[in-house]
Amino acid sequence: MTKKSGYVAIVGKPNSGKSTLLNAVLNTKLSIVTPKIQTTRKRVLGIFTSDNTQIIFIDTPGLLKPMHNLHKAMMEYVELSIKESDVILLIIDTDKYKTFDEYFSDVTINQLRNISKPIIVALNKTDLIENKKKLLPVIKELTDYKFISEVIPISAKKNDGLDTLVLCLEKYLPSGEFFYDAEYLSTQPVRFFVSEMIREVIFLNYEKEIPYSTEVFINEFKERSDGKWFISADIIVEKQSQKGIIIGAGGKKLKSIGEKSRKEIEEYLQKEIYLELFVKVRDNWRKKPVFLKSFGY
Ligand SMILES: Nc1nc2c(ncn2[C@@H]2O[C@H](COP(=O)(O)OP(=O)(O)OP(=O)(O)O)[C@@H](O)[C@H]2O)c(=O)[nH]1
Ligand SMILES: [Mg+2]
Repeated sequence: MTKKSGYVAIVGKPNSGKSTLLNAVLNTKLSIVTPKIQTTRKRVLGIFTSDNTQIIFIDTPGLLKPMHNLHKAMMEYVELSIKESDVILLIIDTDKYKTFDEYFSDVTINQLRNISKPIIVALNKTDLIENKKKLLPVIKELTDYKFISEVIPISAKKNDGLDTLVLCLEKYLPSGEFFYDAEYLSTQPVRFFVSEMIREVIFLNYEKEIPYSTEVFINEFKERSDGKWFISADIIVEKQSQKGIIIGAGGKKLKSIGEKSRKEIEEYLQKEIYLELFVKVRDNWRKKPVFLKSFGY
């Protein structure tokens, strides 16, 4: 049987469940997920391999109107991912959806209307819709659009409809040999996932501007003679006042962030680690290309 293989960009508005979907399809926790918008900032690659098909998913940051250079970089990742993909998987939060134009009114989506690639829409979070009949007019509206190839209701969280979705994506993939060995789940370095895990803990444990003003940078990542891994990371914030909030009274808050992160990382690496966290201020880093570049954007 001929093999199929190709790239699928997962795009959609913030919080629609893109990263949850990637993790659910791969049955692992690759991309970080939080209840807050703008969780994903960089492209996250996840490789799904079955007997005859390999799908390389690219999880992307949620679509938004850029307010500063970090946002701009995030939207460039989305554009690049769309450009490099064979199929676009557009995720919609069904619970927030009325019509296409209304749902996407606050973001730029025109590039998708004119694209020559297949666009598959996944209507996500259908577990929140009590009366499933409500989905029918939505599916009808979306399938009537010429630029949309298929519409598939799913719940990424409840693992519902994902087999159907994968089969559908397979249909649209080009024939060709696999790009990666079957055992590869991603091509991104462990360092990247470790920094993302710390960022996730910060997203889940601080409110307001803090998660958005924070970046995590891994300084050192090495095996020590006692067999433990030594990881040293900087938590970068934009203002001195934020540094105080991150650290907390008597350093308690930072300590708890360190403990939570360590547990997550140890589970992921399946080995004991020693984690060292420093908080550093880089004035308005989200607006400054030099800082953004040094953080890998
Ligand atoms: N009820 C329900 N919640 C979901 C579903 N999929 C995702 N969520 C929740 O929606 C929130 C956002 O999920 P993410 O996967 O981080 O969303 P995202 O689209 O990657 O968000 P950004 O990275 O910010 O663009 C989380 O709290 C998820 O648990 C679903 O099928 N049903
Ligand atoms: Mg995400």
